[in-house]
Amino acid sequence: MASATYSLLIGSRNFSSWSLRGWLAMKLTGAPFETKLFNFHTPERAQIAQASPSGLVPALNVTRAGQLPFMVWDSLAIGEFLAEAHPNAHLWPEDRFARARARSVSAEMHSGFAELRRTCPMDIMARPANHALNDETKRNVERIQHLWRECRQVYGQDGDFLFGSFSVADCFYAPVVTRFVTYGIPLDATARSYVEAVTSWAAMKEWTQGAAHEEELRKKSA
Ligand SMILES: N[C@@H](CCC(=O)N[C@@H](CS)C(=O)NCC(=O)O)C(=O)O
Repeated sequence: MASATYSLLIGSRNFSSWSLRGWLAMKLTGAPFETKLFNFHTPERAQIAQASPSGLVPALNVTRAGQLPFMVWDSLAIGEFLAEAHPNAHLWPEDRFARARARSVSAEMHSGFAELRRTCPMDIMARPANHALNDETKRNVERIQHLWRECRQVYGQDGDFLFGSFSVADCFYAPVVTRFVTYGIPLDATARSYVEAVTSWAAMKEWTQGAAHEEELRKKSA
């Protein structure tokens, strides 16, 4: 998009799974952007209510010359907006059916897997021992592995990600990948390879380094 500057509001990198989705989508565009962090463990957290229309992160500030400032909030809306604003970055798959499937799996993540989210919150740097899963969480994990297998088998030939190359769908499942690692959840071979691919993604490494740094500071000040 011509002459837009971006500022993405995010929460603490170690914990804010929705922020990670929006931030990865922003990285996929290749466009420069500023990141405005609201630390969840300081009074900054209360400022999110003023900074973001929904009172939640992520939210994206878009500034264009001669136009009023504009905000997009909610990770899915941010992904869709960026896909339209940066068509050459191919944030969704080219093929209409692959694209519809990518939207379906992203939407399923966006509105689902509540028990996995509740019982295994994102905590990138933690490695809790013997974290038992309840039956509903196990069903969530099974469903995610099923849809990863299907995406990889049907659409994944051209790369290591759900639809071959990176897409918004990978941004949406990246926080799940961190949960599977944090809680040491046993996975099938396809899921293990996919976890490896996402973990090795340069943007994911950058976010994880940020999470490690923030956690170090948090623990020092605790
Ligand atoms: N559906 C929203 C969910 C956003 C959300 O719940 N964000 C959490 C952080 S991960 C938040 O901002 N919480 C405010 C707080 O914890 O103070 C999205 O996709 O962006």
